[in-house]
Amino acid sequence: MTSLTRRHLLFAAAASPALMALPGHAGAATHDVAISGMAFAPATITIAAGDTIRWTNSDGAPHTATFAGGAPDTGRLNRGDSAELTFEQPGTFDYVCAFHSGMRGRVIVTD
Ligand SMILES: [Cu+2]
Repeated sequence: MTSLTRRHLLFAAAASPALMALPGHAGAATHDVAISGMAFAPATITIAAGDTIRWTNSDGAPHTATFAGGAPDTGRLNRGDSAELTFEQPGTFDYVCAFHSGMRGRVIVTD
């Protein structure tokens, strides 16, 4: 069973209005992060502002990609589930699996 949820991350609470006015650039890409063997792969991914990451869980165990600070996360991903988050703001964002705190990942968003 595959479900697809799409949520948008803004990470903009502390950003200036100028930084929030990023246009949606035509080259926005979607990058895949696999969740397999109790790990994120790649564990660190570098993307451009406006790009989307799609996490897909292939483990039997449920996982999440959960960011600090109450930012939106993927929610629970069962085997075969995917979720996408779009990153509008440059920065470095660490995340964990809410169920397995040893599973860690990092998203680096460049200008
Ligand atoms: Cu997990």
